[in-house]
Amino acid sequence: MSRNDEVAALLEEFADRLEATGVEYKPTAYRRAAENVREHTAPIENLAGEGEDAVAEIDRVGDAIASKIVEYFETGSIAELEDLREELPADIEALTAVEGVGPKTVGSLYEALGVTTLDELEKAAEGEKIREVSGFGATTEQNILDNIPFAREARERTRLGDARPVADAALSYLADLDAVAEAEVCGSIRRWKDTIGDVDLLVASREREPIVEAFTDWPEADATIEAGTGKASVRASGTRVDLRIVDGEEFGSALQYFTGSRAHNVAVRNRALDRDLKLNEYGLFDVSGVDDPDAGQRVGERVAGASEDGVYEALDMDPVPPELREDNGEVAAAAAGDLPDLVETADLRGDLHTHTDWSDGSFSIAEMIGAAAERSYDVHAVTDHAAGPGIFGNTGLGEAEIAEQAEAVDEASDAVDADVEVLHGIEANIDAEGAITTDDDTLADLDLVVASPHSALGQDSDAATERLIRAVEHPHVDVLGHPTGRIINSRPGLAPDVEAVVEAAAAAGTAIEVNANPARLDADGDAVRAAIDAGATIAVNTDAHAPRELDNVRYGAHTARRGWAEAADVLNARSPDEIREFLDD
Ligand code: DGT
Ligand code: CA
Ligand code: CA
Ligand code: ZN
Repeated sequence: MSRNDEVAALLEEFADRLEATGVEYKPTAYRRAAENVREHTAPIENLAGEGEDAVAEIDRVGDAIASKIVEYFETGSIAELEDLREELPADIEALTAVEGVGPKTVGSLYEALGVTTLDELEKAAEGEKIREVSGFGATTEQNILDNIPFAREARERTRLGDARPVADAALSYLADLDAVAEAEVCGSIRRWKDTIGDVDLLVASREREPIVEAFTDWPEADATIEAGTGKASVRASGTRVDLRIVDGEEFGSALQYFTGSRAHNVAVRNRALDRDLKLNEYGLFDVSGVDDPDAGQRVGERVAGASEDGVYEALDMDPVPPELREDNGEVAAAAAGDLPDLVETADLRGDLHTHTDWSDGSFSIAEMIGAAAERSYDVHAVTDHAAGPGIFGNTGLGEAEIAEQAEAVDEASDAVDADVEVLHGIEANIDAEGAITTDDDTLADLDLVVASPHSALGQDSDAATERLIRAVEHPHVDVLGHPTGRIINSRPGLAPDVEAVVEAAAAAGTAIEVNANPARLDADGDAVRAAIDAGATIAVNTDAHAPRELDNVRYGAHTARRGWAEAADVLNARSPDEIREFLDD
């Protein structure tokens, strides 16, 4: 964790604690400051070393906050924050992770019941104590109780988008070491699961000690958890990173083993057993002539192990892409030569869901088109928020503004003068009943309509199913955006009958979005697979609010791969003409 992140987290805690004690306005100022400290490119510790004025140069950081940041670097703590912690000794970060529990709730429940931890919150809810507190009722109490398990799990698992950059950085650091022959990420990171327990890395080398030493000295590691002879673990950016070191001839079998999933490994190992072969992390061994195959790890004749593909091939299977290794039929498909030819990030020819400063984006239409051109995209859709339920204040565009924007998009598209086909669309809102809250005539004039749920995300499953079916059947809707509205580790979102929704989408010719924002990854791999099985089309979109967010596309592509998607299933892997044809139908 950079020190900017560390200070931002402190300021956010400050904001929460101020809010919990009933202070108004100030919390918002602290949160804005936190956001800007986190995004600031210069290291905060350098600015703090130069003094308050240098810190106050950061956007939205006023003198008062700047002086607290300097105090933190000079003394190791902030006196006022320490006072607040004493006044309200609750684990505010853990408690506010429960959906429906904000800082004010934490303050009230501490005052009335002395609740300071998740366990205490759960006990109070189970004991029906919360409903007795003024301002709370039985429904709120039940909601809190229902949401505690989700919050607990969220605190244990890291979002893919937070863990993957850590894994990439560790991998490139290790791969550059002289002693390292081969290096690869494994575990759930390599399978691109949407949340990660820990990061796993594998290295092939004969020299173990210098690698363990270099790994624990990795500048981005905040602490060493353990350092053994063939393995080591560190903590970086709040995530555990495990490293294992093996010999080159065992690298492939170790990679296969440590990539998992456990269920996939069991299925593959059983296939080996059927062939008188023994598979473990040390290799694939022929044990047909061996009396006791369980006598040791390396019993029998080694038939594979140096390369992972070699392990699968020796088992008469095609190599299985890591994203498919969840024991969902991939072993049988690999044995039959029936694995899908999965879509790749490089197959995607443009983004069909992006925002500009016309709604809540931070960049102009021209800047976003320029960013698409820089990526050599062939197509780019501008889809700002339409006004409607769940869209903050006047962030969203009304019908008149949408018409106005059409001209601005044309102008920007001409001005950028790049070989990008620019589509003018909108991200319309699906209300709780499934109606689209922008006029039909306006929708009809647009190249593309992405329709997304932004409100009533806690509604029951039947209502959610009906709502989304009605939306995908709307004649002007082309893409169902982030179908559940979930925010990973923060809110579960809608829980519709996925099969029913994707069948309706397939029949209506509406594409299902895989929103590539790593906080969303919505639809997820399972829903993508259901959509493809139903014959629906997928769209992999970043929902970018800034040029750099177009880079998130890889998270969407790998999520689509987890759903067994081929390029032919993906709308934006097609040419601009083919995309237009899909949109016109
Ligand atoms: P995570 O970290 O919870 O997101 O999930 P994974 O899949 O990365 O699991 P992890 O880190 O516990 O172990 C990495 C891989 O190593 C796992 O996918 C399969 C393999 N593995 C580890 N321990 C065992 C084991 O006891 N049995 C089997 N069959 N495989 C194991
Ligand atoms: Ca792991
Ligand atoms: Ca691990
Ligand atoms: Zn949206």
